Amino acid sequence: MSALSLPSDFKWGFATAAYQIEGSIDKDGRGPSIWDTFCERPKKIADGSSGVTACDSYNRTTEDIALLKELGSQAYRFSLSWTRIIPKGGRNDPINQAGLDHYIKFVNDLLAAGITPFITLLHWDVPDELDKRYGGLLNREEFPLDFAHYARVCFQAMPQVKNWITFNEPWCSSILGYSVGQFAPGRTSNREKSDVGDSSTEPWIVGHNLLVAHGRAVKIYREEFKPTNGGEIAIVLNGDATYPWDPTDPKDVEAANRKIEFAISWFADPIYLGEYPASMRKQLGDRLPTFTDEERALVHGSNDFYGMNHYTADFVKHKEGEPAPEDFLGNLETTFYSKNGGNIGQVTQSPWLRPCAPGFRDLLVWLSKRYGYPKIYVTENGTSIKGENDMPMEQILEDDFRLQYYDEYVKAMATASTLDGVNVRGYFAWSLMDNFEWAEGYETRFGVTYVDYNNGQKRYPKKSARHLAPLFDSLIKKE
Ligand code: GBH
Repeated sequence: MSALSLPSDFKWGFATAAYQIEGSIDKDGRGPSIWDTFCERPKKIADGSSGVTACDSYNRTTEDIALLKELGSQAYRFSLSWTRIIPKGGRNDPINQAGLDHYIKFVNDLLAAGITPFITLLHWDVPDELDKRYGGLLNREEFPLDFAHYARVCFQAMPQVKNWITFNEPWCSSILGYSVGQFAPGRTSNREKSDVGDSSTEPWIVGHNLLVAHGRAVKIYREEFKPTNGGEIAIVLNGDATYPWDPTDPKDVEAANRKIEFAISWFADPIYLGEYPASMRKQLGDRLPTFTDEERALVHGSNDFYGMNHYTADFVKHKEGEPAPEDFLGNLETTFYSKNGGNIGQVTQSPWLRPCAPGFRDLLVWLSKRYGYPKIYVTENGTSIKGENDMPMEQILEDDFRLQYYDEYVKAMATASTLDGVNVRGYFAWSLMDNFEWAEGYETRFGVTYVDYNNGQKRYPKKSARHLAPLFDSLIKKE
């Protein structure tokens, strides 16, 4: 095997998100987000928990930075809580200087520790007031303008930050928030889960509005800040690798491709190619909004890099007949086993996640070919472990399963870089520490660091935490 390597300027680190780690939901004037209110609703979160305390990271920035340093993290991807900065969220609402100052100090402390900040502006915690005021993400005019204003406030306050991400995983905000109803604000056609929502139309509207809002923020950054600050901005997209259930059936081959189009190209095609994928238009008709000329101009060409969140792979089997109105996968089903008895990977604590490192390489190649070999930052990658939460702490700290996951995935990425011409330049492991895993609550752990929620959120690095620094050191080319 030829020697694997990563480019000499490659940066790696860990990732988190505000609502999952910060806690202190009322401190220093923070306003509520849709996740605060969603968690208060009965039966929405598996263990009935919320982000009220989480990892207490709002009060432990010094400790978290020390942890990052100890683990060798060169960069740190985290998100801002919009409602700490603008508690009501809107462009005519007051700015909360205390919230802004918290993040300015955090960024300066990171830089002083030699850690490059990568800031996500919105990782799902939309201001609750905007949801109530005009329907939040459903509003095609107001939401993009309010988001753009919030983005400008952040760009202005933190010119020392050179790496910006508009949205984390718009697929999740749209599909899980407005079709399945599993995430805030929990809208769906399923009346057992929600009194309101229309799964056949709302997710496609929300996805469109997120693209336009992203485009507006990017335009502001490029026109008002980039010329003086330098820096880059992009959106982060999630998506699994796919393999046909029956590789000899052209319909399964096509469906495997279509699954990626419905997950990733939904957003990446408008950004890189200027239009939604034909497969989506064909299935959704005018339920998928049409770009106005102004919107298209905002969205097309709006990524300075490709932000890639990636965890797993699926086998894909095509479906016959007309898709249901609430279908969001592309008229197909996903399976863990193939027709020939292939198994995608071992079980984890997350029903959707089975490790399959070769899929990482394959998806990196797929994306690179379709979008012209863009610069890629892997903004999330990681795994849970079956039963981890029920293990004694000594066993949790020996997380060989996670260590092996990272080892295989990072090497698959290095293979794509070395052999396939993929332009990958950064990597973030999800996550720096165990945290609030959304609808799964605290029962599912994704951290390389154990957080003891029963004893003052004390942090204990697991074995996997210490694997990444030497691994990357062996792969990144020396100048
Ligand atoms: C990331 O999303 C999130 O960005 C991060 O906040 C989170 O903690 C991390 O994953 C771990 O979950 O329920 O079958 O419909 C990962 C991508 C895409 C994974 C949607 C879960 C739901 C599949 N996510 N998927 S299903």
